[in-house]
Amino acid sequence: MNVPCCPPKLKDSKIIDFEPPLGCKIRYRPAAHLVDRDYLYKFESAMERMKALPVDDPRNFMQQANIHCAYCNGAYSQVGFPDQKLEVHYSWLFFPFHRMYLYFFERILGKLIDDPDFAMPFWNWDSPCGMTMPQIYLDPYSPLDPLFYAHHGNVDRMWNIWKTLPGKKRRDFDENVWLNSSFLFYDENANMVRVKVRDCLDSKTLGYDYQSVDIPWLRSKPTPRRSRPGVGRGQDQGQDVLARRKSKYLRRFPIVLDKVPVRIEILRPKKPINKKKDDKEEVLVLQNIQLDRNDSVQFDVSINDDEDDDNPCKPEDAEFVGSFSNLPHGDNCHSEAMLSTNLYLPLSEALEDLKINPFEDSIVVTLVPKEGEVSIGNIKIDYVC
Ligand SMILES: [Cu+2]
Repeated sequence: MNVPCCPPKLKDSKIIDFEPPLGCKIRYRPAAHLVDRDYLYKFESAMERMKALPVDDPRNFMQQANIHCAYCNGAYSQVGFPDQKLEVHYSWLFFPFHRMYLYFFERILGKLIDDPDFAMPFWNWDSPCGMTMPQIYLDPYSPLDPLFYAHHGNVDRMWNIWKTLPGKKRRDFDENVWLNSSFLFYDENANMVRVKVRDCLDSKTLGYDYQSVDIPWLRSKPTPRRSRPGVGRGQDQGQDVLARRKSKYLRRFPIVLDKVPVRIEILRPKKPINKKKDDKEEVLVLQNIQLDRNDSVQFDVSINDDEDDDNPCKPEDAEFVGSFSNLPHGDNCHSEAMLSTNLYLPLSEALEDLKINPFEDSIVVTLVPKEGEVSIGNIKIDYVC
């Protein structure tokens, strides 16, 4: 098979079905910038031991990296879809796969220092106090180069927090095809374990949670930018002005976004009827986004902004609805250079904050390039459950 890495070889053919740990106390993963010396000593010893394991031990650090690599380069095919190579990134398998990948990595570290309660640090990048590189990864003598794991710890924490946000829309998928998807990992005893997505939806069932830290962004509420006279959505702005303004923004796809902001008018489909208001989320869908996966790419998206290109919308503005970014990975994960993907951005809250009439038939979308070049195949608005 033409793949740049292989998962560790299975010593015997036995695969154990995963069982969540029973009755264990919850381990709390600490924020990396808050850990003390004792913790750091434990973490460093565990990492050193993991790296010192025999190279053919599936728990060895490099073998663990291979496990991740094998899930994004076509080493596995998908049940029922033999032609479609399995790639856990850019897909709905992203959160469950990385959760369980970290789970076993952490269990192995704990086993190596004989501490079943050991919990990995997470990089608290969503809070100002954690936004710089945590000190424990800056020590040049530290064996803790895998900031990757701390980063993914916080991504996993975001999944937990997301489910607690108000509103009914933050639910996991309930499709069986997702719930029954499974991955293979090695556990702390080097046994191969099959884990299903349905086993990992609740981190507490897996015996861990995250240290409780302040989450400033939960309290922040975006506010609409003040419209400039004559251009923005002023109170006194008539429908004629709005219509004239929008008509400037008819464009053809694909849109190539590189240096200057692009505005485009997008029609809103008729709101589905016979559904309660809260059941459907209005979503902006950017389809067939194409870029070179080895490029640094970022662009921001806002709606009905005030057309001030020298001072584009920021996340604290209600008009700002999201960002797209791609970090060049420099890994050997993918053979093809082009990445093609979609971006879904929920709009309902922004529409409400901006007091946009639910029957307004279109909105103006602004794409603000920040870095790199990207092509966008289509933009539409959808309603999703
Ligand atoms: Cu990954």
